[in-house]
Amino acid sequence: MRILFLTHSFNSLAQRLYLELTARGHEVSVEFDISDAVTLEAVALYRPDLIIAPFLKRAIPEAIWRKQVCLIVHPGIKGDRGPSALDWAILNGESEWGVTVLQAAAEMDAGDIWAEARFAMRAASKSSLYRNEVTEAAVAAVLEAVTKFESGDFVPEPLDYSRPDIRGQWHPIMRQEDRAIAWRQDDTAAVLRKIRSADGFPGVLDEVLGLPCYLYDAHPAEGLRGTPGEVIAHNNGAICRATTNGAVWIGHLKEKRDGELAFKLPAAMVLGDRLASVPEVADLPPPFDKGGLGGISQPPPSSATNQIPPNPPLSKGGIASSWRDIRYEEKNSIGFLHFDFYNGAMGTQQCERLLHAYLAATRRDTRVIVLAGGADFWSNGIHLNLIEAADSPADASWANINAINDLARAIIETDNQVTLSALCGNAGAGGAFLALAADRVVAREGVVLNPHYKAMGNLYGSEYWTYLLPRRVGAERAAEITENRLPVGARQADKIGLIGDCFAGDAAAFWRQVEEFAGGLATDAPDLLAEKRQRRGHDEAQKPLADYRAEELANMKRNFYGFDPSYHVARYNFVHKVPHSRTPRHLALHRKVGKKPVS
Ligand code: THG
Repeated sequence: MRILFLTHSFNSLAQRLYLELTARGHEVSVEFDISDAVTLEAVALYRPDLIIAPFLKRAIPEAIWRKQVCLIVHPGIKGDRGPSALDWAILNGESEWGVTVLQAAAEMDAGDIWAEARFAMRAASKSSLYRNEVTEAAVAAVLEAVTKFESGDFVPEPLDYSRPDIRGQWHPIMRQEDRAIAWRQDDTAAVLRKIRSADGFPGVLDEVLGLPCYLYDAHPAEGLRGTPGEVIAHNNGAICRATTNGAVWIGHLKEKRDGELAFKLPAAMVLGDRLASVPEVADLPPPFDKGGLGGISQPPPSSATNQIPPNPPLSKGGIASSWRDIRYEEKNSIGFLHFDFYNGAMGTQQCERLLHAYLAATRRDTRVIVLAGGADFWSNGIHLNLIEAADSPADASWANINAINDLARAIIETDNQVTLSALCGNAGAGGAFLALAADRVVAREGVVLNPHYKAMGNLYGSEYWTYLLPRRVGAERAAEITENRLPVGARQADKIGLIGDCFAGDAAAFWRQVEEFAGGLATDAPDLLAEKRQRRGHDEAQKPLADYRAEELANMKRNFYGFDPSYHVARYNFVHKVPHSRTPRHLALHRKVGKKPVS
């Protein structure tokens, strides 16, 4: 079929559905919701068999839905309606939720129901639920609806609230008052629920140390107590605020400004001097406290040797910051390095901290290092928000790309362990290439990769991609992948050799399979390491890694400092969420030259 996506943006769900449908032989063209006139034009140009709205905030014009079936992907159970579906489900503490595919009609979300898929709720942010449970349910429901549509004789079910299986209801758009935190009354669970219901957008409006701002990226903080609402500590950019029965870490803030100039940044950066009197809690010292488990997110002091302190001292006052972005654990001679950075963005310091943690891991007596990334993202490369906030974005870009390159080089040059990138979450841009620095790459089946930079203002890219990509997929396919700017699904990535394997199931099933796979690598480690040393030596003799880096960075220098400001403009638009003014040509098949509208 010819399927047209009408969508606010090509977000992760739209990308995943695009991949699932094209993999089943459908042709998918995309049009962003710019205006009714543009939407009408897109439909006239493409003449789709079916219209799907994976992520649409505005009404589809009547002139379209009267004439043909338009399927809306709604992140709620049957009968649920309104623009804040998932927000309400989280705030109300629903234990089970779902995704409904319904037909567009005059009344918003009140059209006939084509399919529904359910899932158990998890204590996680809205965007985490969206990227995992909602996405998997949406894929199932959309594929079911598409099959029903193709059958030609399916009659969708009208929304009838008298039916017992229709348990949802209309919910209005959620306002800030609906989720405002009452610090003197709310316990940790309530605070987390409120912040999570609004994370990544719009955030919970609050005041921190006198500064009005939106809160994001909340985690429980064990072992810390204080006067409810008070900022009692900070660590690696995150702040810790006491609740009535504990405390929470808040990683990111967005200042509330009247102009549209503010964007999300690490909390400590937004607060600046306001934090002067707030104590910084040290991480538990590096690395591997408590028999191989624990935090290793702090670079060792300059005097540090390769040795691991046998009996690490406790941090200040014995305070343990329970949540860490970088964690390391060992199981049966396999080291797992987790790096869970907000939105997968890795700033210069995060790259440096991760490099230190990685190097510490390489000094352990292990056979395999698993680069586990984070729960929702493996990595998305350099940190565009931090770069945007810098006095010199060009200098900050340069520092960041060099820091991530240092990390990539350390992974490529590791010769004492077999390295495995295990992607439970998506990876994009530099993050996708960083994954390829490991000897082996595996991904969860639902993972979407975006191994290209071009969409960010024609950025050339680095992370040794000119070495890493062609050696996996060949020069021709490498050019295709980087030029096309399209997402690549894990299955497809496996088929073309971009990755080595992909595993079905949810996160838990994925990690079981990763452990088994890594166990196999551990068994074969002596042979694999001999092969790796030989290959690396051969590659280095052919063309030194330093040359790949120098060539890439020469291009990047032009992107950062040169005459053409495209990268700076694209980054500004990305960071400030400037609405799209048109659909990129590579997605809008119907706007390729030569297409004429049919009336
Ligand atoms: N029919 C048609 N078009 C649609 C839907 C539909 N487009 C997408 C839409 N469903 C998705 N669901 C909703 C439901 C409610 C609202 C928006 C999308 C809504 N919006 C407020 C408004 O338009 O005034 C404003 C909300 C806001 O400010 O974000 O209530 O079923 N044809």
